[in-house]
Amino acid sequence: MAGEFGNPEVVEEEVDILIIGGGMGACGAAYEIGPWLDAAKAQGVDLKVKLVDKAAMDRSGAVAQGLSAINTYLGEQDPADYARMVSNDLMGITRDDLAYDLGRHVDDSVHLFEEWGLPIWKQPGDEGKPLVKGGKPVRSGKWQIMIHGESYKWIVAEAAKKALGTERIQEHVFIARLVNDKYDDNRIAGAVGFSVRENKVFVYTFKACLLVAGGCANIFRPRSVGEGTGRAWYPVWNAGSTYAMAVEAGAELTMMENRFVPVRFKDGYGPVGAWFLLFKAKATNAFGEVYLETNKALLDDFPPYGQAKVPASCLRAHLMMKEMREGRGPIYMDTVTALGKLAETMTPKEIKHLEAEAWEDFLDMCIGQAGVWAGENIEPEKKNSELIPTEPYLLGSHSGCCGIWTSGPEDLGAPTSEDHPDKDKIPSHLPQGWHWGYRGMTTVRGLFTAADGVGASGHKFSSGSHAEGRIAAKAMVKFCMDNKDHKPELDTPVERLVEQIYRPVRNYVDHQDYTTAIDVNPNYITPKMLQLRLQKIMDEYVAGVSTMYQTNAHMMDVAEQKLELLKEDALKMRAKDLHELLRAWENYHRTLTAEAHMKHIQFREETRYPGFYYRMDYNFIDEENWKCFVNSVYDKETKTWTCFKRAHVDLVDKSKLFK
Ligand code: SFD
Ligand code: AMP
Repeated sequence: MAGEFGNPEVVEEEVDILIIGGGMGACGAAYEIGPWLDAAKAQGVDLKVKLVDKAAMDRSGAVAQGLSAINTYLGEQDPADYARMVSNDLMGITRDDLAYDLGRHVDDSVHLFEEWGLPIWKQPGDEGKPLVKGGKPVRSGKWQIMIHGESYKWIVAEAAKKALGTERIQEHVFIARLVNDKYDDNRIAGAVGFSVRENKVFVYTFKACLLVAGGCANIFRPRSVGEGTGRAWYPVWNAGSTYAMAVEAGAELTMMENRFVPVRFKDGYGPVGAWFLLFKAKATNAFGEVYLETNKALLDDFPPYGQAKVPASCLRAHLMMKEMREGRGPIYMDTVTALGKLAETMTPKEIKHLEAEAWEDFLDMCIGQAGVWAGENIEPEKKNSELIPTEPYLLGSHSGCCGIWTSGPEDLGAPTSEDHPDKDKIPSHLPQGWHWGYRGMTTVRGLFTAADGVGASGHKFSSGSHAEGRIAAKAMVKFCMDNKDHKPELDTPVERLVEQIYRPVRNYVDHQDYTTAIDVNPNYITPKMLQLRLQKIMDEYVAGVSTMYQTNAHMMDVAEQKLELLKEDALKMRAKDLHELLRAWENYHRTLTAEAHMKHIQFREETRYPGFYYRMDYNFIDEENWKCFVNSVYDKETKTWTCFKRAHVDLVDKSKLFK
């Protein structure tokens, strides 16, 4: 029997492993974990696993709408080259151990997707021939392959559900916070969440947990407000839960200053990759000038990265922004010339097919953009479309690298302790601290992450996120086996946890009769109001679109004060129903994530990502002092952040990247 609103039923459950999230990382873990559980069972240990997703796995997470490309598939290529590309696009500061490890595993996930029914485009003559049988994919770029991917998430989720078993999966449960161990505050012991459908609070205890709740959208005021609220690029339901919950559990974060400002088709956020890479389209200013060529000299301002054979995503955006700042907008994707050129050697039937592909690119993954084209009478072969740099997003799996500091692979890492059993077998070329026992584990014992959660290694995309979830699943089982006698105990009494989780409901129930207008009440603030306030602060002071991505130390001082007050008021968020309870907690997570982002930008006294953000008081790249990771930890008792540097080392030679 479910409880009542304001007085929820409490369900306590003990498992060994909890997977939080049902996206690409979680589906990878759910698929992979079975055989390792069987192996554990064969040794007499029966591990219990549960997966909880706040939504329905078939359409949850970033791949909900589908995708039209798999952006990471290596094929014949060398994982070291992949690690090089990742480093280049993220301005030199990534973990080569993580990228290399991902690169050598990712293709297996793509092969599985195809086996499960995902249609992957093949080159003429190879139609119907699977990748594993030598079928040659249609590559949009060096690393990307094209798919008919409207049902991508459905296919991947189905396999995950089948492998794990639906009895081990609980949908529509939002995890709000993690709980540390009573006897070890650097160990994880549980998680608390609530049903978004029934008046129930769930309290899980476990030995290990995979926190894969995606990245973070909607902390900056979006370009589309009232008239288009809800439109965004990364999914609005990625609310920073991964980062915020890890932070409160004491995990070390890395590179939270990094953000992604994608260049997208204006108003619909349609993807540009296929246009640039597959259709070979060029972007121009209002006068038809190709700014990547006319502004090329600006790249010299950012050595050595400006000299890369392929300039990083942020530098490409930087060249575009000069045009916008100096009044030569709008910026266009020249679809007319691109399609015209491709059509020169085609039959009318082939041209129709090409145009259909252009539409499918949007229909597969961003239907809203197809809506903009239809609504504005845009035929891409006849009329060019506007491009725009969007509001910033925080993520660790796409073209960004913020996230949690995680343990790297054992065979690429140096043992961190003298008594490590494999000390002599492992090449010790990695800096101390990049590997501490279990791949994918954070600095908190038992707390693992993958995909958007793992920092300092972007460009994993959907396939890499799945692969990384699989890697973490294996490591979690090992961790549980090594700790099989450990009995987790929560550091906070269950009643206290329930009180915290349902505080927004109490705020509402206790004060609702004070006023007649439900949204106007001195005792509470609606989640929506709080979110708008957060977005305004971040936009105006922390380098959002309204300042053309510019900030400085003074602006961030103001942001800091305002965020402090916002955090106080966040405790007064109301929830008039379960949907608002979800919104309240999402905003709580967003606020903490936004604060981490701001603190890191404040700490890094340079502009590492021109085009993504500018610290106008340090508007240059400072290789000598800042070619390092910026990491941080948060003390949830004192509510203070400590940011610090960690040394960066290139494990893969990067000289090949430059002209
Ligand atoms: O065009 C809780 N991505 C692309 N990847 C590609 O391979 N090709 C592309 O074409 C890609 N492009 C793209 C992409 C994403 C989006 C939104 C667009 C376009 C418009 C990137 C991938 O999708 C991305 O890398 C992975 O999906 C990341 O995986 P993961 O597991 O880190 O996140 P998720 O899939 O969003 O899943 C998150 C899950 O967590 C749940 N959740 N559950 C319980 N409690 C909480 N508190 C929770 N908070 C969240 C969610 O419901 C979800 O299940 S393109 O731009 O290049
Ligand atoms: P997008 O649609 O912008 O997310 O891009 C999809 C993929 O193509 C990602 O791997 C991008 O890094 C890559 N990409 C997009 N545009 C370019 C470009 N102009 N040059 C090189 N790579 C690009």
